[in-house]
Amino acid sequence: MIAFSESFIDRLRSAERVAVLTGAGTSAESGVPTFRDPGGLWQQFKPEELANMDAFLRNPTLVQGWYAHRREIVEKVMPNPGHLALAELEMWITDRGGSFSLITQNVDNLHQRAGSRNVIELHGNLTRNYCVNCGRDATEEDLAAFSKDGELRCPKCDDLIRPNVVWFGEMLPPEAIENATYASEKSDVFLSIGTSAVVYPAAGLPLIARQSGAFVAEFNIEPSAIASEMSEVILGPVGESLPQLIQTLQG
Ligand code: BV8
Repeated sequence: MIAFSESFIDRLRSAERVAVLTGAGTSAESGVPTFRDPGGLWQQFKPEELANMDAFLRNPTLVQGWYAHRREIVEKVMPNPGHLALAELEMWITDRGGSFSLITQNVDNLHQRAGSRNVIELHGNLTRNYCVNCGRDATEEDLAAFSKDGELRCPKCDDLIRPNVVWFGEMLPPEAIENATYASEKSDVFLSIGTSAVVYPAAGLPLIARQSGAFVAEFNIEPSAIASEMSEVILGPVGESLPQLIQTLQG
């Protein structure tokens, strides 16, 4: 059983506003590869080769194929106990009249499938796709028509279809980053979960919370790039540590 510090549990029990930032480590135990861990998505390809507009225009079939592969994975897997614990934590906080914001860098839709309600998608959602020219939303039929050696093109104007995710060098959705920054600034407790904290501006959010006086706890299997700034670091797989947090809270 993980021993959370008394001050953490006290702060969480008395918190009126809780914000959470999640990264790919939250979905690892569902079977969704992370980016930077051994065997992660970036091991075979470099981010600059895939997750940016230049790479997409240079080789649309490669990038569209990579996202088609990731869609197949996320459609097959289930939310894990860590996702479910975060949905429970949201209910625990809001049932007491508190506010709860789940800010995610993940694009796999698993928080929504786990029942989390107030989800702020910083980097988009790969289950949504659109035409780069006319903006038409791609349908399941359009996506199903994608063949590995062809290009996924808009049936209306024949331009390329892209995933609705934020690539490197692209601005984050203004409303999402605004809401996420506000929630971080106002939070009494901030949880940074399953993220290497190397991608900005997302990785800056736990630091904003800390500077605003929040108690910031990191949940990871190893210290992240910002671990030294945390009030508490809880090491262990989130599929175990988050359900234990709920158990301790309700204890
Ligand atoms: C932008 C696409 C501004 C979607 C991704 C300073 C300020 C602002 C920007 C920058 C800056 N410095 C550099 C930049 C540019 C860049 C950036 O941050 N680069 C980094 C690499 C240095 N940022 C940007 O380009 C952003 N845009 O700032 O625009 C702008 C634009 C134009 C003009 C002016 C200004 C856009 C960033 C979004 C990039 N898109 N992905 C997709 O295909 O998924 S990034 C990618 O990394 C994912 O989105 C992912 O969410 C994100 C972070 O990775 P993590 O989620 O943390 O995953 P990772 O694998 O790294 O780590 C997993 C962690 O889990 C590990 O710590 C591991 O230990 C842990 N773990 C594993 N298993 C478990 C576990 N923990 C617990 N339990 C387990 N079981």
